[in-house]
Amino acid sequence: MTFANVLNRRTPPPSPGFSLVELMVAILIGLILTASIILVLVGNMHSYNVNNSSAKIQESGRYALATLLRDVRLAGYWGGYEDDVTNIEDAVDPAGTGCNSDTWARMVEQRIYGLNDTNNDGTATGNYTNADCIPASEYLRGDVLAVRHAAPITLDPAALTANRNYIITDIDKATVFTTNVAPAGFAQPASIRELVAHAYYVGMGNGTCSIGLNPSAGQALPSLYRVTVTGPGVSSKEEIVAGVQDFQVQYGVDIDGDSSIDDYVDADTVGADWADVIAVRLWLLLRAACIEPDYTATPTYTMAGVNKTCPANVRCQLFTSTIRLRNPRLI
Ligand SMILES: [Ca+2]
Ligand SMILES: [Ca+2]
Repeated sequence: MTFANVLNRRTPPPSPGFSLVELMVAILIGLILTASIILVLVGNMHSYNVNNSSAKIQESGRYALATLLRDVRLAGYWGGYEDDVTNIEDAVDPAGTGCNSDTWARMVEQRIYGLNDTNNDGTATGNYTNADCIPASEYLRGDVLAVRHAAPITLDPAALTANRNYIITDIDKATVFTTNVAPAGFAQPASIRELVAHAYYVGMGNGTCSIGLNPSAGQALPSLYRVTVTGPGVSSKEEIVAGVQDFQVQYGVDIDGDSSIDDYVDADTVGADWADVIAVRLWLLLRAACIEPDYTATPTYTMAGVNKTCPANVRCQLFTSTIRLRNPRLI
């Protein structure tokens, strides 16, 4: 075999290559595959956002409900004192005083109190939950719920500070005080606790939708707030949970005193005798932070017998619970 023959055998035949049509078909298939992948990715991202939004609603709803339940269950707990609540010394009869007064926290006859779809109880200056407690500019919508009780934890007398609400109890008596020196004359061991007074309401909060291109990005969300009165004329406000669209409360009243609930009513139907309340039913309507343009359902949510809706394209979920007050009425 000559050298030329070897060269000829190793040279491959010329390739015919791709025709223009084949090239275009290949590009088209590539484009279809790429578009499919993008569609799957967009779909997954949308599913992730929806799931994330629903999970956040669940988490926020459960936390808000747990916070309220813990507080309401303690309503009327006075550190072990179980005699007539009207005998607690230096407590204040419910008298329509503002929560920045020195009396609001000490109205222990009202372990539970509420206002129906208003922050105004209709009384004049210094009223119950209006101007100086939940200003009109901060109240948004829904019911107001006030809860009072002694804190679960006892305090060392040396740890007391002035201008703070406390209650000291032994088995026979109880006294509310606001100084750093506990009243004398209590059988030992007496217990000293903070006197807790809270008011819950829905106001406009600071939370926003964080997804940049969402139409609702940057818009403030309504939130569940809690005012805490810690001392005479001293109150503070905290945002419990963002994304609370509405908050409703009804009260289980025992009118005939047989410890069985006769009816569930709104706050303005309870009347003057809040001691009749032995259960509380709560509704919290939680909303997603962001608008979902393709979420077009318009469900209604029945809260305290009234149908409520959420803003267009906003996913919502209703949370509800009924709590029997653990501490007996003591009047
Ligand atoms: Ca209501
Ligand atoms: Ca009854």
